[in-house]
Amino acid sequence: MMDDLFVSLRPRTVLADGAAWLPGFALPDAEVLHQAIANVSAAAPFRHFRTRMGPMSAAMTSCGACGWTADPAGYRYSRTDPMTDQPWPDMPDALRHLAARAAAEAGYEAFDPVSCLINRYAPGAGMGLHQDRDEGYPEAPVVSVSLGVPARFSFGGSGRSDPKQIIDLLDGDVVVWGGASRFAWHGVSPIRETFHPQTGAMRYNLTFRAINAALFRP
Ligand code: MD3
Ligand code: FE
Repeated sequence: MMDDLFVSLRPRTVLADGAAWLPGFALPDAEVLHQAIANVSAAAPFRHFRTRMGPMSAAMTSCGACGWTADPAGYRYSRTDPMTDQPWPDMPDALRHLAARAAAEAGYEAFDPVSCLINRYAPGAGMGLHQDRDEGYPEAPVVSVSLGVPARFSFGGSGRSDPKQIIDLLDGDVVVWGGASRFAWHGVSPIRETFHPQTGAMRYNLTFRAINAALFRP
């Protein structure tokens, strides 16, 4: 009831050309999402990838036909989890459908994600300004689902120093990033220490992606 009230106070917004913010869109699926995160991370544990910049403060795992990995040599999508050498856990159908429904609401029909990257942020964790351009599928959007404690999110344009908008992503918020916004620079400020009944102090973000199969490597 309270959730419905707040959702109605945060209307759907076109943030930029191709980018749609759907506040609370994932709330009806929250239980399914939390169960999926528990199941995926039991098989493919959250880990902090080490990049040239040092260890990432967000812990990550993936599900689907490929998952995102990073090491000091660079970033890529792999068919297997380098931690276990096993294929990534399957993407649950309920999550695939949630992402496709959100994409359709934003005008992207027939979105068929092959990978879901799951980020977990503890208090103080964040993500520096970056672009997502390892997918080789520029015509497909990225669908982002936020769960748990809020995050202050900044995004700009396709140039690193383009002016930024700042929005607070709350539990259940979905953002669809496609078209002219697909290569927007974006980042997450360090998470404040607050509490959410389902996640404690944590924030989770799931990003659903279509990826060119020619780019995944074993
Ligand atoms: C804009 N995740 O995993 S979601 C990421 O909150 C990532 O964990 C953030 O950036 C997070 O790469 C932000 C919002 C998001 C995701 C992908 C995008 C915004 C995007 C791709 C293109 C443009
Ligand atoms: Fe990103």
